[in-house]
Amino acid sequence: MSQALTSQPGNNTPVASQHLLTPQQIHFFETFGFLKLPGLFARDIDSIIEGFEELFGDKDQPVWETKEALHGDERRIIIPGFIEQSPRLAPLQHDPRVVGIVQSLIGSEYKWASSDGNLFYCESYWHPDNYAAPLQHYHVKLSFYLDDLTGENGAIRIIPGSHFHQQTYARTLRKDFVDSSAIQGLYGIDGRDIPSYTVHSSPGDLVIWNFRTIHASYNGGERRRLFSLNFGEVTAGERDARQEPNKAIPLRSATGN
Ligand SMILES: O=C(O)CCC(=O)C(=O)O
Repeated sequence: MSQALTSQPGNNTPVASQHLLTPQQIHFFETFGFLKLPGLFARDIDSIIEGFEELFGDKDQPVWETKEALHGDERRIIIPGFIEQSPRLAPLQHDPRVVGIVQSLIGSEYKWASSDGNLFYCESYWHPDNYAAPLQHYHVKLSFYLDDLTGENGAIRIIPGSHFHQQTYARTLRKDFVDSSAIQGLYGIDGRDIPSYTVHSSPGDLVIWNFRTIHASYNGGERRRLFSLNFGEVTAGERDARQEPNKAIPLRSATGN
């Protein structure tokens, strides 16, 4: 994604507890920087895919077509403000499953930071999502990949723990990945062999990640479909201020926000 984020207050009405993440899911996310919820939107996936194809199939729909170094100078098509433009997809912003996740991870006070739709005819090299928001502004992304994806055809890869953005490890990776063609010279391996976790996904799964988490995708060149919903903390830096340096992340429940 490469759009400027707009933001507006989120839905602060508490959701039913069944929609909140479990302490274990929160702990997984906060420790590793991502989480997959298999099948969370399986029952809605036909309508979700129709909504996606309606927007990308609309000849009057403005799109951005890019060929950036981050994607090997290959084609990527983006529609910013994506779900906002689709009567079929817009209700996702306030869907209790979405609100439950966001309230679990960010707390009852959060901001909607827009959405983006993407068609990838390319790979994506290693990067955090710091183009649209500075890293100290905590954001989470809820991603709907609409194809069956494995490491062989473009599933998203994550470097667990790289979301601890102020630490030496994350700083080193961000510096070393600025130019993907330097990776071989620095590590003696291709970017695709950097140690990581590949998040296999099927349509209907939800993949959630921290904007700070370093991610990439390899081997995916043919019309991979993705749209994401983005949410952030209201005041940039609040979350970092709460994190005690050199202390382990505690197991916590969603209601403890
Ligand atoms: O799936 C991909 O190739 C990359 C997606 C990505 O980098 C993003 O949406 O921030």
